[in-house]
Amino acid sequence: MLIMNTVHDVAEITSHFQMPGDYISHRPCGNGHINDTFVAAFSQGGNRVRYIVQRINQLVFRQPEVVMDNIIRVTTHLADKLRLANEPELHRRVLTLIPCRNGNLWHCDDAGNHWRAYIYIEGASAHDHVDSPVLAREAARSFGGFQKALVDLPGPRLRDTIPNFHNARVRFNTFQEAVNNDAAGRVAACRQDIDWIMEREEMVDVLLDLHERGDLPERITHNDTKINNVMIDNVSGEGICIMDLDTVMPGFALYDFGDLIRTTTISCAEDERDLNRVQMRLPLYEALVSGYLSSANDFLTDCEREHLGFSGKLITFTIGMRFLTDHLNGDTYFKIHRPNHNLERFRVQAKMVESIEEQEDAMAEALEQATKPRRRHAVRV
Ligand code: GN1
Ligand code: MG
Repeated sequence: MLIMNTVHDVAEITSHFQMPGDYISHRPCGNGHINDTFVAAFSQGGNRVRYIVQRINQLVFRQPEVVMDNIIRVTTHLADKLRLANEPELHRRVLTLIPCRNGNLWHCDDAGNHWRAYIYIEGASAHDHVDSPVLAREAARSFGGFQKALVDLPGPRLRDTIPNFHNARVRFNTFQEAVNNDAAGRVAACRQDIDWIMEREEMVDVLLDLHERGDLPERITHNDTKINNVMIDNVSGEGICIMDLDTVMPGFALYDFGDLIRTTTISCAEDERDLNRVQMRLPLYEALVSGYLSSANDFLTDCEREHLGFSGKLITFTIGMRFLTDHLNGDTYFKIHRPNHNLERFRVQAKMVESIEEQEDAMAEALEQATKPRRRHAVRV
């Protein structure tokens, strides 16, 4: 959807939350394609304190109370673990919801919008683009640690905030419907792009079939592991907090690793116009594998480990297909900032898939090196 700069009275919204002190200002924050995110500053006795204030996009998340329920369960569990470990900076290491003055954990405004607020994590940054393997490794270690910490989440299965979110077969069928409907009259101009997807249909069932056969377990996963969804400490370079928890729900661990490949190994922006610049960078892939295995190796199965490289191709393909679907539908889902933005995003994902296809052997070799059992040094006597 083309952003129309809907004006929200963010100052008024903050007045419903337990944010003591005097409101100073707010500004938009981050580059998400779905929700509206702001950072609001308050003066508390002369100290400047900041909060994240966020409007949940209800066209995308149709049951915001289910989203909030999942987030409350997940953040409470993570905080309990950090508390048990005597973590001194607990509120920098897990998102902390700010309750409303009436005790609720979200605020519903007169227009029916759902708002929530978090403590702002100071001294850390979200990176939209990464060149450093050290940073890539750290991001992957953080997401692996996040999955690991949720292995023992108590209670019933988390609810699906968006059903079939990464189900590539469902996404493929939805894509075909969009082609058949041609709602925005854009199909004729996208024939080559559409054919490119059709040629790769066989990819969509690979993980679903493995799951069907009982080889790929369902876990609690993040499902939106863009590199900019992990906060990196500005001083230590450590990945300290995982954000954007709206899609935390049951899924495959591989979906999370795949989106890390998509967003970290890419040599340019997700919507780069010069397709010659699009490349999957092998050293960053190696760093992701190393970081992810450092925290996730204990719980991963052989099948998951074997498909780490493939997951990047599949998720890049699936999200590319979602961008093209949205373009064909007339841009009703992802925020766009210029005409043909979703088409351009699709073409970058397609180039990334091709770059992965060209480097599949090298990726497999890197994975083998990283997963083969370490040789013990013979002890000489
Ligand atoms: C959306 O909101 P953001 O930018 O973190 C989308 C992801 C896509 C991503 C593509 C709920 O995430 O699935 O991978 O854009 N989130 C939702 O950049 O659809
Ligand atoms: Mg995000």
